[in-house]
Amino acid sequence: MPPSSSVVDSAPAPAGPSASALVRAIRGERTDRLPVWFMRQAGRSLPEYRELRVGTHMLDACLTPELAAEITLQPVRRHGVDAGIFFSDIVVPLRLAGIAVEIEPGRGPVFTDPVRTASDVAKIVAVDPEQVAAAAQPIRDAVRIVVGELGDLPLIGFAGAPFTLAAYLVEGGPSKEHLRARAMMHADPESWHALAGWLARVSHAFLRAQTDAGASAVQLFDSWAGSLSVADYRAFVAPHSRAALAGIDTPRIHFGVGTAHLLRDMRLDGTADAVGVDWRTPLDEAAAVLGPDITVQGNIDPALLHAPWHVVEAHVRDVIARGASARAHILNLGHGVPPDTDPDVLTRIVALAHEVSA
Ligand code: 1CP
Repeated sequence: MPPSSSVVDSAPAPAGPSASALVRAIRGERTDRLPVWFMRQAGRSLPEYRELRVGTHMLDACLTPELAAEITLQPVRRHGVDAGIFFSDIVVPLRLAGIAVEIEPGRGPVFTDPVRTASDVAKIVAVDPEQVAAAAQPIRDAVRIVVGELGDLPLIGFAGAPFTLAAYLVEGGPSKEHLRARAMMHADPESWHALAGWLARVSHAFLRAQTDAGASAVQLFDSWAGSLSVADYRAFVAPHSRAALAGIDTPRIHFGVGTAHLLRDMRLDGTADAVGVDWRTPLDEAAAVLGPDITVQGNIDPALLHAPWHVVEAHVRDVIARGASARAHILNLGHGVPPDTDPDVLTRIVALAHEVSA
């Protein structure tokens, strides 16, 4: 042993998910491997998923630990991505809070009792968000199984942002413009803030269950935030999204669709470490707006997954080149994998990203 060389110098590089390319990139390090994963990488694009899901309702699958764990691992094995994203849904914590919700195949989350009036809001916010933590044992069990299997690869936990959850809850199901939720902000701001504050605590408890059980990073999905004006985003939404993420002690990604006008605000004053960008804004432009203190994630156009490979390849190379102007980049799609995607295209994108960055 060399006489006085420090033990730290000669110690092997730290392993485990916290030293993974994904976690380091979210924290702002440029790694020699460009990390890549796909939103909605688990699910209907995979034949092995469709086979496993036969006869099981979506939310029952989410709450059966062995099944949720296996579905989470399927795309990791198949594609060689740099992270798993926990198989669940943004409405799972609402189900855990005792709210009647189902996921209708081909449609999405549907609530038996939409939350539209001041008294509807008063009723729902009377439910203690701690109830979610108490009921989240199947989530913690599933995460533990996944983390055990992933070894050095990180698992990303996730939750829905308060606005995107409210867009479903107030409407009662999927909608295009989320008019009822946006109307509530102005018509009854007190009820809106009570509801959004409660949703923030519910999503926070869901994130906490996942990180307590070993998830190495989290992503907050505000998929429908793009429908908001900047003024409404600042006044009615950002403080609640910040509250959902505050105090989560893993690196944090914040994602929305159609949010070019909101990117700076989506940093949530430093609460987010990375911002997900959809396919409409080139990453070099996004990075210029976001500034040097944040990592960008994205932004392959999901529509191009159906194009011939040479078109996909040129697009992915362009995305990677533009991402180089940010402090760090995580390669992903600009939104989720469309259900009819040929999974082999995703596998080829992963190989290309790793080859380009090697
Ligand atoms: O039967 C089925 O297979 C149902 C389809 C499905 C799946 C596979 C739904 C219904 N949810 C999910 C899983 C899911 N949902 C994941 C899994 C992990 C992964 O990414 O691999 C995640 C992260 C979500 C999160 C989610 N659910 C979001 C945010 C992400 C996004 O795509 O913007 C949203 C908006 C939902 C609501 C939802 N759940 C399901 C559907 C079809 C929808 C969208 C409905 C709509 O268009 O409004």
